[in-house]
Amino acid sequence: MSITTLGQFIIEKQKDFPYAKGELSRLLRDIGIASKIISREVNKAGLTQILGDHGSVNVQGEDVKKLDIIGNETFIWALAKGGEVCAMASEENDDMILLDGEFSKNGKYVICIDPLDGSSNIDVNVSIGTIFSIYKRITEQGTEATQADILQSGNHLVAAGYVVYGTSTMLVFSTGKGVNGFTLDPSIGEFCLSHPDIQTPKDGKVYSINEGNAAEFPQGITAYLKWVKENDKSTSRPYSARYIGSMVADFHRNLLKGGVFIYPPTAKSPKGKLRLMFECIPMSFIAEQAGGISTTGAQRVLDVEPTEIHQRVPVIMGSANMVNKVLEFMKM
Ligand code: P6P
Repeated sequence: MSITTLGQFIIEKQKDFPYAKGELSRLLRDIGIASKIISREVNKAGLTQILGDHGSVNVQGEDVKKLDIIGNETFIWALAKGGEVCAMASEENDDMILLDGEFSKNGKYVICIDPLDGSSNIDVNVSIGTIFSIYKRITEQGTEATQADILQSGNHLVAAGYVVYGTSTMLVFSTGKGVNGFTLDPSIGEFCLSHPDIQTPKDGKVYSINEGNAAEFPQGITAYLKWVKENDKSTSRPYSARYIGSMVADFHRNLLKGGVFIYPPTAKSPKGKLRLMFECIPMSFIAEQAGGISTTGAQRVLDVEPTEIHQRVPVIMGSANMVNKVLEFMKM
């Protein structure tokens, strides 16, 4: 049998975590379980009338889709039941969530999660995703977790990753020793290793940015976009604009094929639109672990010291040579 399931992979890699006595393995298992449930719900979304607005609005001021609610509740259930996490922060909740059950209050880890990112694409059948970050708690085990446990920079990550619910459902994560991708085989209900040791190309021909905001871009971004369009004539294959409006989908394509993803400051979002804790830190960790670069334009994303749970930052991430080219224009 040539397949390696997520569970088998985690056990094989157990030796990489001398301090963990299986807790991290069980936590990654819990994330896998929640992702399989969400994958099932996403894949039948059009059939069970869970499409359409839930009617509520989340802390980001965005209409909350019913699948958002299902995604959020599924992860809270799976993590609380798994007992490895003492607290979590969700992109869907204003404040952190204490998991103070019998086992959870002794949990060694905290997790930041965007349960269903890109959910405005649900109704039009475009890929969406889950994004997660795992930290060791700072406060003493058994005590009540605090914001300090959540507001940790990306340099303190234990693990991070995402699930993309697309033509297939894939879990991509890193524990700091490279990036591995697992594709869900619905016939056996297992995530199977399909993309071992992902290395993102140093260069690429895809740039991902919402040019609807072009009038508000910083001068350096405008100059880069002018160059990348004029540069068509001097290269064998021109650059292509690819932007889905679902970060996980845009990021995953660029991770595998090469490319740069940019969400700069705009008038509407002067600090950038994407959330530091729920989108930028975990995806930057994956980008760097795969050999890419991720910056706010001013500093490495993983060096940003968080000050609030729903903080936003600009981001330029992906293939190293492409990110460096954007930075060249921003320094001019
Ligand atoms: P815009 C989805 O709402 C999201 O948070 C990311 O998944 C996506 O990359 C971005 O916002 C899209 O934002 O302003 O281009 O629609």
